Amino acid sequence: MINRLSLLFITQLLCVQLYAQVKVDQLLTENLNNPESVENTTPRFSWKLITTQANTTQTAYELTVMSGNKSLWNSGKVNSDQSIFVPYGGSTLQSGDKYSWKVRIWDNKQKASAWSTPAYFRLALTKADWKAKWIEPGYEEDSVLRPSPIFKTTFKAGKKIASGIAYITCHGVYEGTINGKRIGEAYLTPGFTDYVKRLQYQAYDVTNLLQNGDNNIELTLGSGWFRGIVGWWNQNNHYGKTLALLYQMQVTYTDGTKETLISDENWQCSTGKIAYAEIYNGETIDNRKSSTTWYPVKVVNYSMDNLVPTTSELVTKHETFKPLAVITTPKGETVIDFGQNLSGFVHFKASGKAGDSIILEHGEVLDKAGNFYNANLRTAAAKDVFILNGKGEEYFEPHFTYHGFRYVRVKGSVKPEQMEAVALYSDCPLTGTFECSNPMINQLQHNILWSQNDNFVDIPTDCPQRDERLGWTGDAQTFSKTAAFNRNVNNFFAKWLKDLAADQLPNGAVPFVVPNLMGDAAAAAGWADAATVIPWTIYQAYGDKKMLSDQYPSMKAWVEFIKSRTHNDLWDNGFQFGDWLSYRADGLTENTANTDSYLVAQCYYAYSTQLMINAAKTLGKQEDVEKYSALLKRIKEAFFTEYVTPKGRIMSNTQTAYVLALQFDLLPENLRPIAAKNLAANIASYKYHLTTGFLGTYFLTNVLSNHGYIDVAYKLLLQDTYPSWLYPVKMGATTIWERWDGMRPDSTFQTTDMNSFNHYSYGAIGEWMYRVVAGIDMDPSVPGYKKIRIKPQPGGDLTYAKASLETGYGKVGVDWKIKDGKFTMDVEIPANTTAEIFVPATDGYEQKNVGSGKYHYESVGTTLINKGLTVKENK
Ligand code: RAM
Repeated sequence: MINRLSLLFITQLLCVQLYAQVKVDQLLTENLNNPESVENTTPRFSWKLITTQANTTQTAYELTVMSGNKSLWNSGKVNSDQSIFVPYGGSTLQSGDKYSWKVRIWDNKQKASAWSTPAYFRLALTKADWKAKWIEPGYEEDSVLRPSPIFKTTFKAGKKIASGIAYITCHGVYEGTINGKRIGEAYLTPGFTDYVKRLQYQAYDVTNLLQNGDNNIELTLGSGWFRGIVGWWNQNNHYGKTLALLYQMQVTYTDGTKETLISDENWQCSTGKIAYAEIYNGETIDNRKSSTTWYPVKVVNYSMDNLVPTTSELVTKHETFKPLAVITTPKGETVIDFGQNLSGFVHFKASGKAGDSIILEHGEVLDKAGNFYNANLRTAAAKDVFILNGKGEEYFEPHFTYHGFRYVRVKGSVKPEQMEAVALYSDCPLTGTFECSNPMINQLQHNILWSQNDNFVDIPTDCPQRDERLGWTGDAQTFSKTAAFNRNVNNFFAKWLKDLAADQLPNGAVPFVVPNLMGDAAAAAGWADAATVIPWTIYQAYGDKKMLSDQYPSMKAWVEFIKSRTHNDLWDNGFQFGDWLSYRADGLTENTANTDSYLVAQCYYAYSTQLMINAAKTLGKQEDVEKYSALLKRIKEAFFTEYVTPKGRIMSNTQTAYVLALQFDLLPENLRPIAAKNLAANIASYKYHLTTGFLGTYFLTNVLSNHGYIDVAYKLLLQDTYPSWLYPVKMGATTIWERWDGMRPDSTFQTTDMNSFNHYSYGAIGEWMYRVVAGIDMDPSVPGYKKIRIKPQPGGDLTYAKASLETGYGKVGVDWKIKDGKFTMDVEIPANTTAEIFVPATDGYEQKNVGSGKYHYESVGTTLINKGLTVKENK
């Protein structure tokens, strides 16, 4: 589109501002706002410079950490522009203690800011700090329904309470109350990890829940991932058979004395209203039941060695949805359409007779006839049953389950109009927005974001609805960069990468799913590479070097594993998923990739080795840089010999083969244009449809835009017949589908077996939309958007695109428009960064190097003036 503008006159307008003092704000400790359980004993501090003043950078900072009123550490004035991940440098901090810190900065006009308002953090417990005992129900459990146990105790606060902190974890999932008030806002805690190796606990400030005198403490447990059914092979008790609680609460009185309450033999247990709860199958709540008989608890001596603090955002409630429609289906059933495929549950109020029940079943789509459909959930019943006690209005919401759904089949006497769906997902802050002139692309962006929301439930799951919901490594790696645009996923992935490293097999192989519930099933290309791809992606997006260095041994072990499987530097054996679920021209089963899976494996071997080199360079491991550089050269040669003809045709001759070879730089320079041309020709031969699967799709448009085929990339992006990104949008999708044709044009389903309508993998196009369509990119040599690159590549029939990204330094924004032959662009660059802005011009781009501020550009005129454009710049 832009080259149709026969213009060229670029104006750069910098909004002029009077000098305003810089404010330091948004203080984070280890990426979190006032965290209660910081694992890193030398916590890292980050802040943002808030100013309307253009061209602002930080030249120095002073940071002080306090314990109460006492200063523990003052950094002094440090001449540095570092404003993210500044490590604590004082004397040893005490586990369980709360600290405050504040910072002030000097800007590049040598003006000091005021001190920030203080932020807080509390250090996590050490193993030795745990005094609590594991307790299990002392009664005999109904071994079929396994109703939720309740544990209770009372705590007598003899003096005036200053503060209270509760540390909680369990075997299972828990919810708790103190004096009837909920402890925290999180769901499905302690989250999903391999509990044997890493069991997360949460720390809650419970000061406001406590009262002088008697305090009633109650915790209810569900089977969760610990002993519930997880995996399509329908197995439960993966980590144990019995639910157990660990609770420790420290109360500090106003006179400075402290008292600790622990779970021990003094607690009691019973069962209550939650008669049944399984993540896949749903929950049964019987409000007629109450805990009348209380039993002693059993104290059990489990090791505390696996306890780790929560360091990532917890799963919390988010958006709520009122029914879009209440449908009576052709079968005569009542079905609510909530308008959005989400993960979470339905909550509502109802009244009726004791014993009346309300049954909710969840599904993602209606079938061709318009009836309720849930066969694609396979064995997951996703059914919540609520039984009334008849005592007035009763409120229901499930506790220990979640469902992936848009439609709910309702049975029982309840007013469906009054029901509400609640989205439940990890509370990673929203960082990205994207919008353009094509409403279908906007719906695609919406669908990508929602598949991310729905599948980021403490771990990155493949899907939220069927009997699976596992941490599939391939899906996560391919989507990780898009995820990092939409939300801040630094801590989310840092946590999951620890899970991954913990589950890596002794030989370095990375399991298919993390937490690993699939035994030795491991080491597939594009899946196991999550070990290298995600650390590097997250490091680039956020500049978190500690995470990269923590993961380095895991990255290395993975690359070394591949190396151990190769013959003459070719990875040519073992099970591979290949380019999973790619389109097959012959219309046969789509479960088999049509790109040679060892070709794919060799490409990923090269990619992971390249990422090792990048990481080694970043961490100053020169020996490894050399070792892996030499290896990479051999990997590329082996690829070339085995898979490429001298004239640049690549074996399989598929889109994915060309895409991976070009993306991972596996071809000699002279063959790159030829391969790109072959790729473009291949796409044209499919009438501008993609044929890629999980691995090829992510890089498809990127390779095209990098190699001079931006027009082809836009044709693919804007394509709306199968297979394409917009085909599901046209079919009414509100999330990304697992298959390009999950639902066929005639509204029949491709299959029932493996047909999720909420799978983010194909949503990996999202990062290209932010980075290339809108133009928010970075100089890759400086991580975390310290050096921003703005380079939109307008195309197709788009007349505008605007996007923003909240980086560690603040908001980056781009807003471009094409109107009446004129290109305009507004750009926002946050303080303490610099940017290279590339303004589209008739003959390429005009580059501007700028500091922070708001800029306006216009490319106007009817004739090409010359390359040396007249630039107007107001300061
Ligand atoms: C399916 C999962 C996942 C994929 C694997 C290979 O079962 O849904 O998306 O990574 O297969």
